[in-house]
Amino acid sequence: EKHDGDPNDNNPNSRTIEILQQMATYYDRIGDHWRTTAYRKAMSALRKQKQLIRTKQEALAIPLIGKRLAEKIEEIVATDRLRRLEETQKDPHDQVLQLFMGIYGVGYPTASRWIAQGHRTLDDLRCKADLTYSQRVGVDHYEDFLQRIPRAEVAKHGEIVQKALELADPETHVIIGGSYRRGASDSGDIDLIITKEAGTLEHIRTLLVDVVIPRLTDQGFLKAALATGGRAETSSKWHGVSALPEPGTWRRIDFLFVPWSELGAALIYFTGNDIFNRSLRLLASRKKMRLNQHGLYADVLRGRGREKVTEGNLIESHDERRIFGILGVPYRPPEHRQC
Ligand code: DCP
Ligand code: MG
Ligand code: MN
Repeated sequence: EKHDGDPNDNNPNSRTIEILQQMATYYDRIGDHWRTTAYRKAMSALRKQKQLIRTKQEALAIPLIGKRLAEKIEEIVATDRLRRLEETQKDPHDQVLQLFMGIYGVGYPTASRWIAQGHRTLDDLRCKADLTYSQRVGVDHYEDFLQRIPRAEVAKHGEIVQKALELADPETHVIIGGSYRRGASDSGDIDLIITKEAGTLEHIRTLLVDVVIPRLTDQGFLKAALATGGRAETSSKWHGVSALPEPGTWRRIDFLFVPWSELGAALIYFTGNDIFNRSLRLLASRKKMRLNQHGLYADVLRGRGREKVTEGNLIESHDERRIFGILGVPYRPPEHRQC
């Protein structure tokens, strides 16, 4: 999240957090959920400190920071580096893992299977691996998808979709979500919420899938369809690729089809960021509520592992601000939803 006005810039522990973040990313990549969570908790605890945490003892005094992490914090502050991180960066297995997991739709299981099969480069995959259509698009446009998308270009993609939608149905709306809505100067992809006053999911989906997406494909704006949702008829997402004639770079574009009644919950979900969403959902569950992309629900019974036992009753889904209000948190404008 370095691209949208890094909230750590003024924090005395920003350098420590930056390095811990890289370790967390590494552990997340190799599927070590336990360590990933431990690192994330330590980072958020450090973010709240007003002073530079210098020594193991100072670090240990902070709740949620254990012995091993405290030693790492001391090493980072003393040497401005972390040997454990440098080891992972030199590990050729991890480098290939990173390369392969950078392909659209490829997670740890697929990437490690390819490595076990002897593949080491994108060319290996291109020529020798058995790729799905989406994976092939991901490999062939690997460089394009790595490029950040300037804010003005994100807006242009949004306009093109909006114009095509208006022609098909003037009561529709397009809202650009994701990092763009948070005010980022560049984005990793283009996230579009598609909604319509009084429109149902089925109605909006059909409009897009049967009319607008084929048209935009014929016009040459949409280049490929990637994941288009699990059970196609009920899915609210469509992932694909779009490009402008200039610069012509292939961009990842995500549509989220949203019934008007669920707009507020969808806005929260699709604005993110993912860490902010996670903390809001955790807060809801602590208050015996449940928040997801469809709404905020009350009276949710949970078991000991916070797993839900009952669905609960919908209390709000259309109004973004009211969802914050009912959760008892002051409204946060999108620019302030980094974590
Ligand atoms: N999202 C989430 N949990 C995830 C993935 C996504 O809650 N695991 C939500 C929050 C994200 C939004 O969806 O902000 C859009 O997802 P993106 O992956 O497009 O992420 P961003 O738009 O935030 O960043 P980027 O600029 O990298 O696309
Ligand atoms: Mg995005
Ligand atoms: Mn996205």
